[in-house]
Amino acid sequence: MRPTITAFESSPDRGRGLARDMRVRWALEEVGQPYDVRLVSFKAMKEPAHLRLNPFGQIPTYEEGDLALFETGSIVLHIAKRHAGLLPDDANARARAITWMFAAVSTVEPPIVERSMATLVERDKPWYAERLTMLDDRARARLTQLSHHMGRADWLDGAFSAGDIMMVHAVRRLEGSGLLEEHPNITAYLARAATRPAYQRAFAAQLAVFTGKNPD
Ligand code: GTB
Repeated sequence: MRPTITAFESSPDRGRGLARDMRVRWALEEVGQPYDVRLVSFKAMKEPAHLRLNPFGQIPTYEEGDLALFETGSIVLHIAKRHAGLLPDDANARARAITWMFAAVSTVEPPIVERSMATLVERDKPWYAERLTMLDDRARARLTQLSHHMGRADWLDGAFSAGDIMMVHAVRRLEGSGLLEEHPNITAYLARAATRPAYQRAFAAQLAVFTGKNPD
């Protein structure tokens, strides 16, 4: 069955692939599953129809028949379990790939989001410079650990997996911060992910929402 996801009608990033529907689009593109997108306004996200899909009033959501999901980790895992290509067949490797999905959203992403939010809403506060230094250090610590783990590897654990989708997208939010450039293997990791045709189709589709131009 063809799923429907929700995405920003008007994304603050102007379609640069930073909003979280990018992860879901990317996963769907990787497995070759066509999908529909329902664009929602910030107002509509807080109204009952959307709150029935996501009680926290956020995008993306995922609807497939009578199944409705929210949380990108859960949605991407659902896609990865139902289609070949995003999780290894070997049970232990599969468990490790899922571990990386959790690591992305619960260990690496939080300091990145906190830093990103501070740059948006605290920029004019007297404490901003001092706080940014602290937030940079927290994000830098995770990047350094991730960089040590990756070494010269192409992907987090053997073959490309759903863990890489979650990690790449979380880390990309630091683009423009200057922090990524401290770790050439991380910038190479992001660049490698961006060459994947599925990534490019997902990115183009998100950008097309902003430009109004069909990516085809
Ligand atoms: N944990 C949830 C998940 O992974 O699904 C988080 C979902 C989430 O944060 N959704 C955001 C949202 O709906 C959009 S992606 N926000 C509206 C609200 O909470 O009212 C976060 C996001 C938004 C914009 C940019 N950007 O412009 O760069 C980047 C990321």
